[in-house]
Amino acid sequence: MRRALELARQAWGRTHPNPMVGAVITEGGKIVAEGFHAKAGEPHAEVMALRALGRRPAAAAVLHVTLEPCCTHGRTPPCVDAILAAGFRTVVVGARDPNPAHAGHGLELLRAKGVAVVEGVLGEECAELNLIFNHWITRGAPLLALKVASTLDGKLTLPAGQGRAITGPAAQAYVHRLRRLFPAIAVSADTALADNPRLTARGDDGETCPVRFVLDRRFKTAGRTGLNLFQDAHRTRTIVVGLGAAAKKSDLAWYEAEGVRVWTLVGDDDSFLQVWAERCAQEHITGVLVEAGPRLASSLLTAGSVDYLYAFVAPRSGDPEAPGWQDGLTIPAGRLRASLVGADALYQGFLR
Ligand code: AOF
Ligand code: ZN
Repeated sequence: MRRALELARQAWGRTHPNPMVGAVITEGGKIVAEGFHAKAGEPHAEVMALRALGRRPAAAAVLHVTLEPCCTHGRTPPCVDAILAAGFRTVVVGARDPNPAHAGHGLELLRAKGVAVVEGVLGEECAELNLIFNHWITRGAPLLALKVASTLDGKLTLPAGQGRAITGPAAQAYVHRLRRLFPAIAVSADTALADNPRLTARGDDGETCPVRFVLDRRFKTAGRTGLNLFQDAHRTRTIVVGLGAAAKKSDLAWYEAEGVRVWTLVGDDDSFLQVWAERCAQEHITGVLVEAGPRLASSLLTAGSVDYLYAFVAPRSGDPEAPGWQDGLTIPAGRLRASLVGADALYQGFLR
């Protein structure tokens, strides 16, 4: 199962709206074939492993898969059928598939045919791998994750002269992994203007670009030619989100000429974030990582819109004049998990 998880992660961030899934076939305790789900519309992990095997599995072969095998026709046929046709007598499963169409039915069908099903092996890890999919498939709404890189005194900027990077290289690399995981990233217009971020995922495996939202109610970024989000090679993946009532024709024409997309929302200042999330759902964007400054973080938290929090905390103090980001933050005991990422702490988990 550990190997199957590694295989699943080879498609890190590339399977939306589907989950990442890995599968391993063993015979006599030895791995004889491997597979993973590469992309929505392509075969599932189990089918990829069977194809890699290229023959009928031995009578005592065992299939290990990180997610409950599917039992419905989606873009591809049910894996349960392929598993039964291949003659497996034992299947080891990581997590149940929360997709209401599956949710244990796949396991029941296998058991009804006399297959021994072992479930929950590395179950938590297998479930957590697909936190975006799990949320999307059960709620039909994007997982809204807030990421902050904070000082210990709750500031998102350092004192003058200390540079801009609050967290160390390991935490920064982790954020790039998150940018690769999430189908979309969001920043406020203020952050876009102040930091001129690229918001691409950069790592050893090159550069990828998620959908990049600029939350800009009144389109104050219009005409700002110097912004990376508007001029780099990925600019067609930038979406400026504002209020229809505040949209001037000349501004919309400017974005269009730059090749940048615009969403003009029907709403007001109070409903803006909610209407944006609804539009994301309509567009099948399954998760958004919000890289927030203090104001956006506080307004999302106060509105109760944050599903998941990634709070990196550096062991240093920040700009005493800077506002805090935690207004509206409510964390029941036991919700968040702490880990060390380099010299920084990471608190993460569901807020609601
Ligand atoms: C699996 N193995 O590798 C994946 C599964 O449209 P389809 O046919 O790709 O089906 C998508 C659904 O199948 C998805 O919502 C999830 O429940 C499951 N994904 N299941 O057994 C896989 N990718
Ligand atoms: Zn399947």
